[in-house]
Amino acid sequence: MSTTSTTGATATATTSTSTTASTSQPELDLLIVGAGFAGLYMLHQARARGLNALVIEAADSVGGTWYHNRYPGARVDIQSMEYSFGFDDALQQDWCWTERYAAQPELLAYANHVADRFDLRSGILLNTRLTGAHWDEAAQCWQAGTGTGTSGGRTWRARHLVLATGPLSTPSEPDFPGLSDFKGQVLHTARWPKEPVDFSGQRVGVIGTGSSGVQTITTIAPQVGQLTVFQRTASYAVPAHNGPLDVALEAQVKADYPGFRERNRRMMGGFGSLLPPNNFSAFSVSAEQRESMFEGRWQIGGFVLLGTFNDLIVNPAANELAGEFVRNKIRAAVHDPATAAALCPSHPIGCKRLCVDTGYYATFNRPNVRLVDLQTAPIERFTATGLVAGGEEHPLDAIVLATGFDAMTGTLLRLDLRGRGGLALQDKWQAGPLNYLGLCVVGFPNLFNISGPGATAAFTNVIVAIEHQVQWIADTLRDLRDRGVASIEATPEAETAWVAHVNTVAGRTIYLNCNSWYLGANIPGKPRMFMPLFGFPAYVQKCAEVQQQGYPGFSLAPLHA
Ligand code: NA7
Repeated sequence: MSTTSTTGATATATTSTSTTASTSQPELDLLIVGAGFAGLYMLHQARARGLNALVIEAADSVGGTWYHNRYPGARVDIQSMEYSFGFDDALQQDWCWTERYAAQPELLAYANHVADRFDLRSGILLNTRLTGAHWDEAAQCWQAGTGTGTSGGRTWRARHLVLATGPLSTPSEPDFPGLSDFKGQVLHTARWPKEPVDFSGQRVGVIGTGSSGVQTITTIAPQVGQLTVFQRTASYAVPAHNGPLDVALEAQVKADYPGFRERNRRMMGGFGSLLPPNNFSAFSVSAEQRESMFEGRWQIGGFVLLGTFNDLIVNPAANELAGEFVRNKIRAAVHDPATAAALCPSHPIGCKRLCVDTGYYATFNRPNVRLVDLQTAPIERFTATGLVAGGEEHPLDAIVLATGFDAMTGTLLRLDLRGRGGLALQDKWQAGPLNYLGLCVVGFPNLFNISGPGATAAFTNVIVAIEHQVQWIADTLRDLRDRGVASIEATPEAETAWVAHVNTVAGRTIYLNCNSWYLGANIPGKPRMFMPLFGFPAYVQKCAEVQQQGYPGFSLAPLHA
């Protein structure tokens, strides 16, 4: 086999541009795609088990989400003390967050710190974009690379392929008529330039009012000349009450960080043990008590509002009470009644992920900020100097697309992934992303997906979810190696049952009652299938059982003779 040492990654990685005899041993135990938190930790855990692993990353640095999403005001919506790795006590003791909710630069610095602290850079090839991977049945390994197939490029052969490409990594750029005619600047929140963007004095339009739009709008409003917000669906935003990290809280958490992590892992979303949800119904208290309890949690800030009662996400009538509480907050915050009415969402609260904000609604009281409701004035076309919505021309110098992502499947479906018998993932997932345990796909042996469809990442503190899945994958790979198993593949029965389970769980909630990215509803033509699983602890238990019971739902095959 002809191999040459890679540049950059010095560890055990080797590359080949020639076609390799398919029966020879693969040079890698696993190839990991993506150097965000999932890829970094996967490499660390693989090494800890003596597995020969390489990470390839398309960007020129590590950090994933926090590398790309550097738009103004980008900030995490889970508290910093929780949104961090718990696998290494020295790391969590040493690292000091500066704010209750960390901003993007600090999160990116943290990812870099992790890469340095655990000597991960030696196993990462940057500026290396995977284009495809094909399962080689004879050799029971993946042939993956930057030009798999005919175009020649770098190729790796790996027993296992771990996709750590992130659920929110392919931006959605809607096909607005005439956008290419626009002569001003067009920016997407998820592909923000590294250099600061100076909007002073400019007429800026923001399209999209999800988390990225809300944070961008709030941050740039004081800097721009005129800000026009184009809103298709109004968002629920709850206050972050962000500020410098409370040193007393930090000391309290650090006095027993492992215990804190453990308590969080037992929460439905893997976070929030500092103020757990109440275990009684919104209808079990008087209207006055209800208001006061909502208010108490509103004052604390963040996602805890949805834990005021135990039926807010399972009972539409209870949910409506919480929704109306927030709408009243919007009406109180926004001076112009017509603007306030347009900002009031009508879908169930929490059905789309809540935005955690700092003064979002009050931003619309600024004289330089205007809301355009696309429900009544849809975008018709862009022009060289702005856009036309509802028959009115809006002159603009710059446009910010805060239009979200082709979530959970978009990145994988843009790759040339081919499993057993040349099965293309695009064909396999034509009607939706079938999977088992949110980790594996029938027809694609030895392929593991982190934070993908069928897993809990979208409803969980994603770092907690990543740690769990990575540890499960690493333990599984070690087990398989020790038992002489060369390939693992989900069974069709297990896959069908898992997808049904994910949808059954969602069906008990209000999550099917709006057009969210959880359903694929934000992308025209995308199959509507509820993708994430709700409930972290039950998922952890199920994955543990599968491991302990010798992998029911999977077929295992020894190395071919
Ligand atoms: P989101 O939450 O998907 O928000 C995207 C926003 O862009 C949302 O308001 C969309 O309206 C709007 N959008 C999308 N396409 C269009 C078109 N064609 N026209 C007008 N408006 C459009 O993405 P974010 O980046 O804000 O946040 C993603 C996740 O990151 C978030 O859930 C957190 O987990 C962090 P819609 O609601 O679809 O009507």
